[in-house]
Amino acid sequence: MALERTLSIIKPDATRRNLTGKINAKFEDAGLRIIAQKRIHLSPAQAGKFYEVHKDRPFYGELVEFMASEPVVVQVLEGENAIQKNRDVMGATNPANADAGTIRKDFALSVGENSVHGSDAPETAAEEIAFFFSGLELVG
Ligand code: DAT
Ligand code: MG
Repeated sequence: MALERTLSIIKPDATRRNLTGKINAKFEDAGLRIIAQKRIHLSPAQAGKFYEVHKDRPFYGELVEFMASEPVVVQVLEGENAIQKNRDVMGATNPANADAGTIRKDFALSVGENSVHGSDAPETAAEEIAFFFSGLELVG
């Protein structure tokens, strides 16, 4: 096991419904420490750049529009095996397939409006953290 950092985003469907605290409680209960956090409103260009890896997928336009529709909370989570642990706490992409007690099972509205983003590998975590935060903002 290794101490890792991962990038998390609380998406517009969740900030709109005032779920930031309930979602953060699930992270903290799982042993993930929030070492950086800020509320921002992404422009369509910023959301498009962040999700560029999905640019050829049929849902890309809808995804970018959604992510830029209202504020999000971007955060860095730190802990043992933080990348996989966060994915476990998030649950499956489609809430219909998510396990009981996961964020997406409890809060997601649909496969698109699914409340949270989490990095999927060490390389993407490093890139995604650098997309939103400077080193000075990470207070571990
Ligand atoms: P995850 O967010 O679980 O890493 P992903 O990387 O495959 O999932 O997709 C990124 C986001 O794109 C996902 O959180 C919601 C949206 N998305 C994925 N599949 C979709 C689909 N079939 N229809 C609509 N939106 C989708
Ligand atoms: Mg993904």
